[in-house]
Amino acid sequence: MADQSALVDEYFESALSLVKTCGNLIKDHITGCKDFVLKSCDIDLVTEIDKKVEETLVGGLSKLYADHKFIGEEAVSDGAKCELTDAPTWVIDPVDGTMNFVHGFPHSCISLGLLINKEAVAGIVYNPILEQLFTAKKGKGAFYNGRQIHVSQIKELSKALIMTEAGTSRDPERQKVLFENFKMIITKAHGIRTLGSAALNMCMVALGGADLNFEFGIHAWDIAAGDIIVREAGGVCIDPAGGPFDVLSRRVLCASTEELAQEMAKNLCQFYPERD
Ligand code: LIP
Repeated sequence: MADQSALVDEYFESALSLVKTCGNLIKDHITGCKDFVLKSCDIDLVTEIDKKVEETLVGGLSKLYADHKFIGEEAVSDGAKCELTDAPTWVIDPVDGTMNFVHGFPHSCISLGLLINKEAVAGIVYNPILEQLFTAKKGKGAFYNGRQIHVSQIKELSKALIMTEAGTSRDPERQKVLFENFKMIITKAHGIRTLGSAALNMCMVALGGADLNFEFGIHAWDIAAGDIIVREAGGVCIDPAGGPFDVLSRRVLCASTEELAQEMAKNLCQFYPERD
């Protein structure tokens, strides 16, 4: 275990340096009009910056660690397989919150999770526009700009601030579930917040600023880093129906406490997207 911890420290530092470099790319292009291409529908966008950031991260890490594997949003979008093995695997969203980036709404981030033997061992979520850096390593706590952070102690839905997203899908079935859940939250919880980035939503839970985040339809690259950051901040990450979290299921629920997570799971109208 000590060997793995030292290795993870090295991998983390290499990744953090590359993330900071790529952060400048996002920061330098946040204002002004941006060209984009449509992916799965008219609200699922990708820009040249998304691609450039992913190429830089994958190129830099594979040069350092030839045996490491990658699951990158844009590579998968271009046809690469989304395959998680026991090898050290970097799960990358180069610009999480691409719609925000296109509009110049300053809540976009680079999300980078590292899994070894299919277990998250490190996570980095970096919003370079607002200089927000969330990090975690297995067993070593979660940090916001170098300060250790902890989830809230909220155990009841009636006292919780809930984060979720409308998502980038026009699927009528999924929208029906969305409206049902919005209605339930507005009726039962303290309030609802949406930042436009799953990774940043999860980090708000880790920070203790929100108490729960859930979403259906996201992908592994949106949530791999947020999962370990929330858990290292003392929170929980489960399947939205109450079972164990599965990074490839395209479903996530993270919360400050198990009690709140399970109460929400009982109240949610469920949606089951096709897996990654
Ligand atoms: C986004 C997620 C967000 C989700 C959007 C989109 P992207 O990631 O962070 O939570 O609601 O549909 O998937 O596409 O900006 O990397």
